[in-house]
Amino acid sequence: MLDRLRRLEIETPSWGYGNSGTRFHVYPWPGAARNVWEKLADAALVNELTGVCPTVAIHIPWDRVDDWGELRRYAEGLGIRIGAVNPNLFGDDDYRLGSICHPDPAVRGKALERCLECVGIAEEVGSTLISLWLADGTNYPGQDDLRGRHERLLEGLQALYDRLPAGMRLLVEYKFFEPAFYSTDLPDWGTAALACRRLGGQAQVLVDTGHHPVGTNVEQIVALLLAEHLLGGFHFNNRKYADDDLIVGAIDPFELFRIMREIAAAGDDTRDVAFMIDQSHNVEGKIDAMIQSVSNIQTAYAKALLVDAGRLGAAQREGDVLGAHRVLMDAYETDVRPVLADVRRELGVPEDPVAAFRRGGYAEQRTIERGTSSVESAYETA
Ligand code: RM4
Ligand code: MN
Ligand code: MN
Repeated sequence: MLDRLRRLEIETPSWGYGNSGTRFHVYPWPGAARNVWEKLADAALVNELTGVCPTVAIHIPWDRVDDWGELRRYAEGLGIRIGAVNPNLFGDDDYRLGSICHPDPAVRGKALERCLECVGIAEEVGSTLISLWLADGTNYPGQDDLRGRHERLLEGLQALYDRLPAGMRLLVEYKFFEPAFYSTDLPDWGTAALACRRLGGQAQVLVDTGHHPVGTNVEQIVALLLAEHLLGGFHFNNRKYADDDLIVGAIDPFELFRIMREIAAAGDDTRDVAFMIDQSHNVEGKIDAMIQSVSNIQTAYAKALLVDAGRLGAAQREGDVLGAHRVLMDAYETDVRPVLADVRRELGVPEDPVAAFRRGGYAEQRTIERGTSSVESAYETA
């Protein structure tokens, strides 16, 4: 069990280290990272304090630099690597009616170009993951032809897939609404899975835990995707109402446990699953929030690994409904803090990384170095 806990690596997102907010306001956080270099430095600190976050996802064009080799070397110098490359297909006036599903082939071409640029960037920085979320959809019934949009979606994804080098994977992320409010072109795991099936083995589904209607059984989606070898990765965060992007496990730690239980039960089948965080911080410190999320994922996983599979299987075979449920709850109710402290000691990191961050003067030092920059553009995250 300790070994599996040690091996769980969690990728943090560059965009989680900068200032972000809602469409109402962005409150500047003292010392928040102002560019991709500072974001990588913060991600490196999270890795130093947790020992399990060696990679950082980047978002293009938010993190675009002139020399990708230089960024790669900078990351490596900090003891981390660049992970998933996320093409941003929503931050441009041309995308009003969509990107790769847009009715105009010229806009579709531009969106594809952006994706192909990301494939090139991934090769240069040594990453094997392209992570794609589309803001495409429509706002009014009749606005566009739903089947036509689906066809354009598949065509666009195919054109991107055809250009993936060997060993690179395309992770297809779905979300049921927002920014479109009537139809979304990749609204659910089923649509994403159908698309990935058509594309082939290098395309898999990305489950963002905040992208479902309230009440959805997310762990069942995870179980089915695992069974079909279609689970490519996660964007972990927590939500109460919509795509709230709160820290992982903040609202519903039991759901997180149930999801990690499916991961624990699948064993080696999860070797290629990318465990990534996708959250945004409106009123809280960024690095602190990231460490708490990492720690909450480890807590849920540790509990999930404690489930007594033998007893559970026996209860299930006997039809002992509540007996089986109790086996699960036994694990969930176990205090795993001592186990996690052991793991961290072995990893050579502080037993309580949040406390270490808070005590360490890192936030104060960053505030002195970077100051507090107010943000003009309000809506940096979606
Ligand atoms: C979307 C989605 C994507 C993320 C953007 C910023 O809602 O979760 O994964 O990259 O937001
Ligand atoms: Mn996401
Ligand atoms: Mn989201």
